[in-house]
Amino acid sequence: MTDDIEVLECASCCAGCNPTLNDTDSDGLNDYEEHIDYNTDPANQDSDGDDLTDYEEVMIYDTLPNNPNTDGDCMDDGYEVLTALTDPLVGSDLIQTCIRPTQPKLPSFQTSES
Ligand SMILES: [Ca+2]
Ligand SMILES: [Ca+2]
Ligand SMILES: [Ca+2]
Ligand SMILES: [Ca+2]
Repeated sequence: MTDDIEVLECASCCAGCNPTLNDTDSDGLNDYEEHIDYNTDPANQDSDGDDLTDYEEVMIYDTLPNNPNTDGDCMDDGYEVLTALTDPLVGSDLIQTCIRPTQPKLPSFQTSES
């Protein structure tokens, strides 16, 4: 009932939105929720780049959709959920084995692609 109003509000406030779509990036969170409620990118399914979609983070794992490492240990949320199978909300004991200086990811770094 209020969807039309929400879409209009969002279309006027976020650059990446497609005003004809409720959910520009099709991740399951509508543009209004992403822009207003979660402060995520309505045009990017994975705003923080941790391999979990914004929807998965908000609705399934309860992690932060705009923080790639919710619990602040050494593993990104997606890595914990998909690979390490640890709790992305609880700093892992594994932090003992992977202490490393915090540094920004190299923006242009790519593993070998053929
Ligand atoms: Ca969305
Ligand atoms: Ca994410
Ligand atoms: Ca996250
Ligand atoms: Ca983590």
